[in-house]
Amino acid sequence: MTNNSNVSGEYNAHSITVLEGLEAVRKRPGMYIGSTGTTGLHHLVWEVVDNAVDEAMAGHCDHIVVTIEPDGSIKVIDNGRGIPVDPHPAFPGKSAAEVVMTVLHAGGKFGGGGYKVSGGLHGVGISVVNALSSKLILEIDRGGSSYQMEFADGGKVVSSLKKTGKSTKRTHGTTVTFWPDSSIFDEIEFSSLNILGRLQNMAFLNRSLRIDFKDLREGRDHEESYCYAGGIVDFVSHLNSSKEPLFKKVGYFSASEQDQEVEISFQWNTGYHESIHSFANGISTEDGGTHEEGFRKALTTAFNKYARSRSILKEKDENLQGEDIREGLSAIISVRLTDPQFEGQTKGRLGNTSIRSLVERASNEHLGEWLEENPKEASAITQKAVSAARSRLAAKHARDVTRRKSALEGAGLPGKLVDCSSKDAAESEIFIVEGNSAGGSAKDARNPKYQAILPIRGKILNVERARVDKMLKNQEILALVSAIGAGIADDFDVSKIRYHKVIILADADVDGSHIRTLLLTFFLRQMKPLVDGGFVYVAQPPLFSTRVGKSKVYLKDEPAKARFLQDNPNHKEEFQRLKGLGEMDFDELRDTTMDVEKRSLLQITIEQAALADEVCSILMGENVEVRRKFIQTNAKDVRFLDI
Ligand code: 0RA
Repeated sequence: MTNNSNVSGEYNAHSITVLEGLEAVRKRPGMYIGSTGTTGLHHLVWEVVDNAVDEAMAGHCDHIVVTIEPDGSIKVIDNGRGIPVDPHPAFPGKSAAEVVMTVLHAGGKFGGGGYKVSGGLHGVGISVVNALSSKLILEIDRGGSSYQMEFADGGKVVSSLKKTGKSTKRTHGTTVTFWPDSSIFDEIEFSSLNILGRLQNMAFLNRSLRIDFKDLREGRDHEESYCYAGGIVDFVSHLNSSKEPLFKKVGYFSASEQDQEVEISFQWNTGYHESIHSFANGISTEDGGTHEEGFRKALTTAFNKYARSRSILKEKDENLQGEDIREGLSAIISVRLTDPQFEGQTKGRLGNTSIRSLVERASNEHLGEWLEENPKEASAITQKAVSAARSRLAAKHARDVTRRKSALEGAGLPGKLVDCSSKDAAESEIFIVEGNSAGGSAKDARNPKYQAILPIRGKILNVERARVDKMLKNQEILALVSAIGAGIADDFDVSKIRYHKVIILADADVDGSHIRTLLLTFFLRQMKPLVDGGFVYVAQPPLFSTRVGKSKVYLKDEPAKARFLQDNPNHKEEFQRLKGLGEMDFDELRDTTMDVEKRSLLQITIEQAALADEVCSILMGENVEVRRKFIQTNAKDVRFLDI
């Protein structure tokens, strides 16, 4: 940072502060983008896209194109106003564009022409992207002319802003192309599915904004275009597209006061799962917050009032609980406010209290009206809620019985669990293995000190289509719940888990992947903290083996086989395709899949609850056609669980 070749020729106080600012970002990237893992890497994309969406929110942009270039860099094109190019009054010799790209928090906030609301959380400023890139090219069209500027090595100016000619492709707009710095990030490969999910959300939340996506990397060849004239109404239709809606029309209302506004859309489906997704200034609030609280409270009040006024609930009946009413509800809550407070460890919770009262008041009023105006729908929802209440009581009863029973049976561990001897959860692992014969090999292959085996039979119950009371009658589920030892659903207490690695071990074929999906759905729906905590893993038994001299080499999948052949062009043996786990020798299974020293596990983390939720519904839900299409289009790149 000492070697400052400022193009204006001056090594002044401003240049020093600027470089110190960007250097600080490079020293502690986590403070600005959360981490240097794949989540942090993708933050760079969100930051640039958020800036473009801010232009859209301010009414100056209706088209954004995000491209993963063949070399793995990211290009974001927008038709907003274009970053200002004139000299910046506070930074002599520098263009405003350079200031935006090199000064922390400069963003669109200077010059008084800032936005009413903007991306907030990710609004760390686009200079952070520059600071964490090995190269960045900025192209601007503004006032009839095209401009260009280039940075390298974490935001150092390579060439200052230059006019390159007349604008031809667009009258105004900004293009940012950046190459993330591989010396900062653990890996620099972008996930198209992660980016797609996010862009689609953005398009839903910004009605009629067109967002195109292209993945030009070799072998990917993926293009997508999102534009929703119905905004969050289309979002809810989309959430329910793989489900069976309880009624046709999606409900919608909006309200605003002073400097905050709320938009809500909702529709119930015949399923049992609640799917409320909330956003503040376009940013997903995964842990809810005041806006969700306001909506939930009003929803409960409005439905109980309605059910009593129609005598669906009699005087002696207890009120419906919120969860009864929300069963099968898909809803989007989108709020915009000037100074969003994101709280909690992952900043996923909105804290502003003023928005709670706006959302609650608006919801009370509009939901009441909606129920009066839509009597058929109102009655269908209320009936569903009443039956959910009944099932809730039945589930409680079933749980009590299960608890008492397990207390009677001592430790209450399932008979077919082959437990490990260690009692320290932190070092213990449980392999959930499909089939008895595979269970047998796994038992022989394990390290009995800290590896436990739970064989399960056939396909476990599809939890996407069952309520908790029914689930607790299923032997396989019961065995899973008691082996993990931390309860289920609302009773789940992650601090009680008996193993810190819960490893799904299934064949590498279609059946195996079905079982994996069923188990992941179960964990996601009924033990979400287990997934959130990073305790769920997928074992990777190899698909191929081959001989090299006297020793055997195992290869995970087709790409691994291709790489092996590339590295060993003279390899002559024809490869062996490994059959099911049950047919592997125990030592084969140990050496390839279970031995801590040799195996490779995939850790499951949920980056985007909405996306994972949707994928679960598609894979597990009622709609066969949607599922077939999804599997066909994503078979090559099923990275929805962002592993
Ligand atoms: C500063 C001020 C203005 C716009 C922007 C920055 C801006 C930044 C980015 C980043 C990507 N696309 C962008 N588009 C605009 C306000 C411009 C004005 O008042 O004319």
